[in-house]
Amino acid sequence: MAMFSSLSDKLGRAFSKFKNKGKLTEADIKEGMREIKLALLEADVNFKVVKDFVKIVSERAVGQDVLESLVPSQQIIKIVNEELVALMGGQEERVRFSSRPPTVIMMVGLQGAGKTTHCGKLANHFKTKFEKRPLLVACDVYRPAAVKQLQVVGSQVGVPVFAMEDCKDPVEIAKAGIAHAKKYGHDMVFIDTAGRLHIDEALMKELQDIKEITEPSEILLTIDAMLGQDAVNVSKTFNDMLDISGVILTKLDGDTRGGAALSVRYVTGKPIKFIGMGEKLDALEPFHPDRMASRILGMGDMLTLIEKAQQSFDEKKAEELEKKMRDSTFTLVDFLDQMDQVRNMGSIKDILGMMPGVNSAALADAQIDDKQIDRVEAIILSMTPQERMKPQIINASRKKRIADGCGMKVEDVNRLLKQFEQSQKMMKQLTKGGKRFGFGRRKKH
Ligand SMILES: Nc1nc2c(ncn2[C@@H]2O[C@H](COP(=O)(O)OP(=O)(O)OP(=O)(O)O)[C@@H](O)[C@H]2O)c(=O)[nH]1
Ligand SMILES: [Mg+2]
Repeated sequence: MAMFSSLSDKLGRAFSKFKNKGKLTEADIKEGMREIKLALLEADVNFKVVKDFVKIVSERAVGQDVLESLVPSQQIIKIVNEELVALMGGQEERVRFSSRPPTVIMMVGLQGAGKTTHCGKLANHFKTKFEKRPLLVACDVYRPAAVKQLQVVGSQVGVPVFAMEDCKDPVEIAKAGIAHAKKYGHDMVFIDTAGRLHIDEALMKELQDIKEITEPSEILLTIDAMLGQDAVNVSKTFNDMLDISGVILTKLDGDTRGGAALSVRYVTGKPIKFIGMGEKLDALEPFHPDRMASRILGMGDMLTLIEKAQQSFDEKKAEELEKKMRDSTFTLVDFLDQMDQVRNMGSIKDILGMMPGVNSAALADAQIDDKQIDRVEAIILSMTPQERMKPQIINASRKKRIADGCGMKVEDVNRLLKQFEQSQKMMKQLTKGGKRFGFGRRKKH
């Protein structure tokens, strides 16, 4: 099941309200925004977040210059997408490394949130991708078998665990763990702390003491995404008491509604840094607000689509095209060729249909469709070879002839020429400064 599928469907339905409208009136926007608001509230997004979000999107939608290339529903999707990205912090936030190793990362959170598991996932992540030498430190002295669990996790990812089985003082263990790391050349230390069913004073005091003695570079709060509205209260309290540096949102592989992902940043001002996508120790992803937004919008992961499109481009053609671009001889004939390649990608809708969370409303709205390609093709085919090679000679009377020849309007011809000019410009930019035009040139491994 796709992540946040219920929210995606409801947003999709809200967007479809904007369809087939020439220009958006304030009343249209109000009605559509009411649906977006309900969709977010039902997904357990904090009501203050929803209120602010809807206000910003409405203001932008009303004040928006009508972009010729987008129909109203696409304009709203664009704004909602941008604001979702902003709501989740805009950019990917990475872990800070200490200038004086070891970098200490303290894991905190309620019972069962995923601290111990994510100690293992993070250690594995930094060991394999950043060539770090992590150490796990077992500071949960309360739950029976907590130390054993961390040792199992550590052995699964090949990372050593520091434990003091006879010591009942987590602060002592943390201190000794860091000394051990320094002595044995570990440049990262993950401190696994105890959880509680509810936030209580004793837990917070203990965590504050550990923080004081270890001076962590990061205090990462693990939050179970299933918590819904409660995630907001939990993260607020932990942040108030400990001044956390980031959040790991866990169990996003389950049937969660999305509220936590959209509320945490707003409520705490602290970024989500990672997401947990399963029980296995490689089920960890750095958090990308833009990718998450496109998942939430149910348009699948656009990056995947682009990648697929790139792969299906014929490599040889792309190289010829690249040469033409460099020599500035890209013509409408090449443009026509390119259209053909896009078609060769297979039915674009089939590709979209395979992607998670794509709903039929959004699909019907998809901008590239085979019919549109047919129209572009018809116009170019209605030109003389000379016109195709040198579009600048196409004057008003030629435009009329071309339009009549393919049963379309002069506006359609104009739109195509404009589109062509834009892609020419874009390609020039792509090839400028020695940068090579990259479509289809991805190396096969
Ligand atoms: N599906 C799924 N399960 C997860 C994820 N992260 C952790 N779990 C599971 O959640 C349960 C609790 O994880 P722990 O890592 O033990 O949680 P904890 O915060 O250390 O719990 P305490 O030490 O009791 O406070 C385990 O069964 C994990 O396998 C995740 O991203 N997805
Ligand atoms: Mg634990």
